[in-house]
Amino acid sequence: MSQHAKPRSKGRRFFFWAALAGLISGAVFLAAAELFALIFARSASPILAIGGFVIDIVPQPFKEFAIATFGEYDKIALLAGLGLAVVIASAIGGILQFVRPPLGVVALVIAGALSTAAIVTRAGVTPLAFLPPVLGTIAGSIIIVLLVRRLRAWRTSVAPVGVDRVDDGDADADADAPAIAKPIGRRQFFLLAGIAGASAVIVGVASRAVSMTVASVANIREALKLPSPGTKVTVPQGAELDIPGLSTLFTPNKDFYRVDTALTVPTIDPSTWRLVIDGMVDQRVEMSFQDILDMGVDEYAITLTCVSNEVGGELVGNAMWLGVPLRDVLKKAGVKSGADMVLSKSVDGYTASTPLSALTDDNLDAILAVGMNGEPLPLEHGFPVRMVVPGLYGYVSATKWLTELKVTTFEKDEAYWTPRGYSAEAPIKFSSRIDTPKLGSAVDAGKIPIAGVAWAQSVGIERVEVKIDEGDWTPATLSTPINEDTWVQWFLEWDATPGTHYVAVRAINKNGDLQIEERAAIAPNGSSGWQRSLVRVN
Ligand SMILES: Nc1nc2c(c(=O)[nH]1)N[C@H]1C(S)=C(S)[C@@H](COP(=O)(O)O)O[C@H]1N2
Ligand SMILES: [Mo]
Repeated sequence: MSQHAKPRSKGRRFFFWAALAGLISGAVFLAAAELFALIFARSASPILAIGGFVIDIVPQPFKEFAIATFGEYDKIALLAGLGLAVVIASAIGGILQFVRPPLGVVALVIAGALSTAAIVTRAGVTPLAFLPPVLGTIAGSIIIVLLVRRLRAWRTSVAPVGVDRVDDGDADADADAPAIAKPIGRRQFFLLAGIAGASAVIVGVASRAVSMTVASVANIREALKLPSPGTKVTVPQGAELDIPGLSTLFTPNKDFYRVDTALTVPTIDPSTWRLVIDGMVDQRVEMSFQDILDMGVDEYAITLTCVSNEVGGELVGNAMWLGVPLRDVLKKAGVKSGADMVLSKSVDGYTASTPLSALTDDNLDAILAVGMNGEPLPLEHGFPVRMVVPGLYGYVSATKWLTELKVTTFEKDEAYWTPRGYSAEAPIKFSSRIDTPKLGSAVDAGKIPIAGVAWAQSVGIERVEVKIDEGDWTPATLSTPINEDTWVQWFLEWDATPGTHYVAVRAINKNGDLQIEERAAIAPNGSSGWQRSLVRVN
């Protein structure tokens, strides 16, 4: 072994730098994990997961001792203790990697595996929760390998010829490190150490800060109690059919489709939220969240549809919204003549262009929504305030995380999607969908229901017709509609015979129009066509 053949003072110095390399790698591991946790799984912070794990396994007397000693600072004391443990462990990891590569990497991988285990065994984890600690381990390992390789090159270059040319498992570094008394690798070591260390601190602190903001807004939302609706929607008898595989009348929030351009979900504290109404108005108006609530909120049942919904697709959902009419909000500012559009803006920069007439029409329930299916809007669905306009696709009407309504004209202003290949105005093309039997599925012969949903927001569905193979179009039985703005469920009893069958569906709206048969792509203003489904009967 060469180590003790070297001058001792120099060896000590390198151990110090090796410990620093370990520390930086540990910081990179944690910072990368925090960053990826923001992207993939908010609950996947290694430090917090291990902290939670420690809290869970620590015996009760010890917990009581901790609380007695640190009082309400017990959690902070725990985190500080964990932090100290991480500092010591990663310093040792760096020294291990320096003395016996790849032992430092092995130590990091073990730490990564432990934190992954702590994360994925916690309650309520998401499927991707393993990714942040795994990616963090990879990032930390790369940094420790690179740093220690440079450190070893540096040591080799300053060691007397022959002294340190012994097998130390890092042939790479030794091969390109000439044994001369000029410190090679030193600059590279400090350069990488500086960059990696600084990035880790910046990324780690920023990621943690963002996830803490998210957590606090999530808590505020959780604690928020919305006022009861002045007017409730009456859901009539027979509005909901009980057929397995059929969409429920109201789509639960957790299953509600989500479409937006937001990379991370905006988190807005309702107490600082403001809505500005400006543009072609008599007076610019600013409203707080409380101002909206003070207008008096009512219930509205409205089915939302995305322009990207393919024939038979899932980008449509029905909710009971709680909110206020947009026409009353606009009245506060007073709309000037000549305006024909409202450009709604989101805090994330997204904009939508809605025809003014759709928002001021007394017979149309265009609303600012604060509640969805009995709770405050979920963060992903626009908390604290969004728009919902019956009869228009979401991209031209349903702005989430709303912050401004600019009264303007189609000529003057353009929305986010308009220069990107979608129409400036886009009423929903009414449509029908087969929910059961599932496309391409196999069912047993006998009497089974064919069932699904159909929507024609702001007009209403008159009839749904089903065609089996080359048979006639047969009217399906409809559920009792709640109103014209919500979808209806439909079903037809079918005596299924063995073989392969085609099932097709089409709707007729209350104006007597037939659903468009011709297939159209989703761009520029929504898909059309009759859904035709293949069913195998055994
Ligand atoms: N801020 C913002 N609001 C938005 C969007 C967006 O990208 N950003 N997408 C719109 C589109 S295309 C649709 S279909 C609806 C979807 O609303 P949901 O995600 O609550 O289902 O939101 C609309 N509101
Ligand atoms: Mo959409």
